[in-house]
Amino acid sequence: DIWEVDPKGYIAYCPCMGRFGNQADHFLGALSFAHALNRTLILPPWVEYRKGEAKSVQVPFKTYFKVDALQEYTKVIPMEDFMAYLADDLWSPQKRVSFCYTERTKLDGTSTGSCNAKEGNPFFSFWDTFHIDFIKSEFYGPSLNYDVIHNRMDVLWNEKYDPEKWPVIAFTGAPATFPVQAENVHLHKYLQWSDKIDKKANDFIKNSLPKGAFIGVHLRNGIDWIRACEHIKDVKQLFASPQCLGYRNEKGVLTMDICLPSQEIIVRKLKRLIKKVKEAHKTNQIKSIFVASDNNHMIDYLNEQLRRMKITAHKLPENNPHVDLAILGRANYFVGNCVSSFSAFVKRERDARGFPSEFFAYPIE
Ligand code: GFB
Repeated sequence: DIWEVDPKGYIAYCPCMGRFGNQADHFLGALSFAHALNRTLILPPWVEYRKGEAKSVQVPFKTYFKVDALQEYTKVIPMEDFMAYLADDLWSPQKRVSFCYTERTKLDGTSTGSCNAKEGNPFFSFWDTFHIDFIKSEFYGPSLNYDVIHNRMDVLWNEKYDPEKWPVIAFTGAPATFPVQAENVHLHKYLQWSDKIDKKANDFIKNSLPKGAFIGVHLRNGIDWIRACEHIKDVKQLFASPQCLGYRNEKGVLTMDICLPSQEIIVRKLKRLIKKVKEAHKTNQIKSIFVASDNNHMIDYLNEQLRRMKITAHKLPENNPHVDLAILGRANYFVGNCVSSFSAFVKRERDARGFPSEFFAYPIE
């Protein structure tokens, strides 16, 4: 690829918080931020955590998503390309400054008046993937923040950091909120699966599911999730819950059933949906359920419960979160977990395509 230099400058950041769903929420905010400042967004690799490994693994952005589709919205460049073709001239090692709102202490609590951008995992492994070290830190708070939607911060950023003097603004974390701001949800339409993920999802639907309509289901039920759901007694919202409850709880209150639905709630929801579709459509009846899960897919239980309706439950033979997501995005119907940002990814993709989505235990029945 041949990349021209953007005279308006670049934004880089480490997707250093959470796993895929969290990083995707942050990505949409970062995309909107770069767009508002009229800088090119350097597409960071996705940060992944492998069992038993002390350091994160960085997966190039385009392994999962098409870069061209993002260019329709705003200027972007994969981080691998930026570092290979542009960084030597534009962002030489003596120019590498890390940006953070305020000082970050070291892991042991010592204050060094720095962003400590490479302190801890995945901070160190992320920047080290590209052999990036920072010579100093720049604190942008409290006069600046990244809310370009409510505060017209873009104007202030461009006044303070002239792209000629500051060609790259490299953030210690994402210049974005979690969960994604309501105004940025629609940007999901520019996130399009790579051909490789597309093909895997389509092949599975064609070769491994019975012919006919299917419901995609996301069951978030691993031990980390069970622990996280304990917090609902102290908070009004958790993780992605604004996607069903509304950002100001205008559409409901958080319950344990929404966070961690029981087997009974799950089956009841699915049976109701199957019946609803049966009454509404004489053709294209639901023939199967596709289950994605981080832990327990409940395949045997679902098969037993749905046998009389002649509906079977299926899952991928291997653990592949991105193919799970792509299949859920294409299902005829979807039932997800309102609190999970993994489900939120699916909901946004389906909204962009005009496909319906529902959540377990919401609204309360
Ligand atoms: O995506 P994520 O941020 O969503 O993190 P939540 C959950 C991770 O668990 C995913 C795996 O990135 C996957 O690696 N996972 C979850 C799944 N559901 C599935 C699935 O259906 N199929 C497969 N193959 N993998 C939050 C975290 O998770 O959980 C928070 O992001 C926090 O930071 C909290 O740790 C407890 O929003 O569901």
